[in-house]
Amino acid sequence: MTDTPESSPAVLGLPDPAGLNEFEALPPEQWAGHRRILLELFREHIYGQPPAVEPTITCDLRERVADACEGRATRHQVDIVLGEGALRLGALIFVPNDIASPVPAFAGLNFHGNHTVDPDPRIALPRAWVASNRAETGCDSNTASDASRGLAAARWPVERITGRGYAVATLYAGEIDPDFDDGFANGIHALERDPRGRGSGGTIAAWAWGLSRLREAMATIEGVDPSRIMAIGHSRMGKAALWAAAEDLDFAGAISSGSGCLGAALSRRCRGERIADITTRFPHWFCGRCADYADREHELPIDQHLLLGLIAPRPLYVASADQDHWADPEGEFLACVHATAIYRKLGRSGLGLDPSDDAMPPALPPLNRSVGHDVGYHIRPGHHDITPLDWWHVLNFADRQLKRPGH
Ligand code: GTR
Repeated sequence: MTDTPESSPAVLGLPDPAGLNEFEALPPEQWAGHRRILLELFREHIYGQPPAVEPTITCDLRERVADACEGRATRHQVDIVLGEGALRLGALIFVPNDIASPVPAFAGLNFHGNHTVDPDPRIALPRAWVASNRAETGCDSNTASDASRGLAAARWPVERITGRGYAVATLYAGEIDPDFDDGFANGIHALERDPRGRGSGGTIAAWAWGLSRLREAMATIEGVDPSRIMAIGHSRMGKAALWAAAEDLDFAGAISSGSGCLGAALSRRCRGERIADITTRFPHWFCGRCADYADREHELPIDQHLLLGLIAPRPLYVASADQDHWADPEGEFLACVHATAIYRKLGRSGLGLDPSDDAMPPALPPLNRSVGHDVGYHIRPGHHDITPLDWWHVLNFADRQLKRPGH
């Protein structure tokens, strides 16, 4: 894609609603104002407002065993309790044993239940609705069962992650908000104070909100460094991870895999999944106004490189797969390229590539080669998934960005 005209910012007409192009460098106090403008635009046009609920949580430790990962990690099962117990979110948290000081960590949502992440029968089954898909969830009754224990273990290489000196935590997204169009009657939406309007947040905003609660729960666990928790997610959970880190500055950064449309991919390229597709199939994911941009991507006042820019100057990693055309891997890469302009204004290097540096826009890196600095990117061969190879690149990136001497 070395010279596709679509990739140039001029042809894409990428918007600059916060007037960032006027600045060579942005002092941190000025960036805060620009950042607020951008965040509000994303709330107003795409994700909606965060759930209008009392944010206070309490943590109820249900299990703590030191024999996870053949004795090399401690597993915690914690119920995150909202209000008087109107909603309980079950968090599954692994922390390496034998650590000298608190470690950095990853927080991510899973698709079908914590029990799918690790086959250990002591891991609680989710109480919430799960999709009826026998291959992935082992059930056809919207109720989780033992049949799906460990089915998503390849996406969560817990031994490898903890073995590299990181804690990792997950939560079943459906406990925050079940993933179907139910008129926002259940999950966290059932607890919302205000009547809902076109600007109210959808399921992605709810999941992002839940990721912040998972971050808070992790911060109560011995051995986790609360200042070094990164949001991570694949696909729809990647969209949620990016939005969570945009909304919540206490995340140390974000990692997305195959997050695609209204995740890391530029909308104006109109490649792969488009806004018309996503708002038709998943009308509950975004705010009411988002569907107005179906087939009108060029009218959006923002584009997804600015979502990535909302994570600046914190570390950001984007992973793509070359067969994942629906997620538009090139669009994900180019969003990183254009987000780099913001990282640079904040004195960081970003991806280290800037489209304005060269006559030609930067080309996708070779397969399996991780590129970048505080913005990292790789594209691997294969399909829409997060694999141990993706995690290997992510862990190497985290080593460079989050590790300190000793940990
Ligand atoms: C697809 C959707 C994508 C992505 C994916 C997933 O059906 O079109 O935007 O979120 O689901 O989550 O696996």
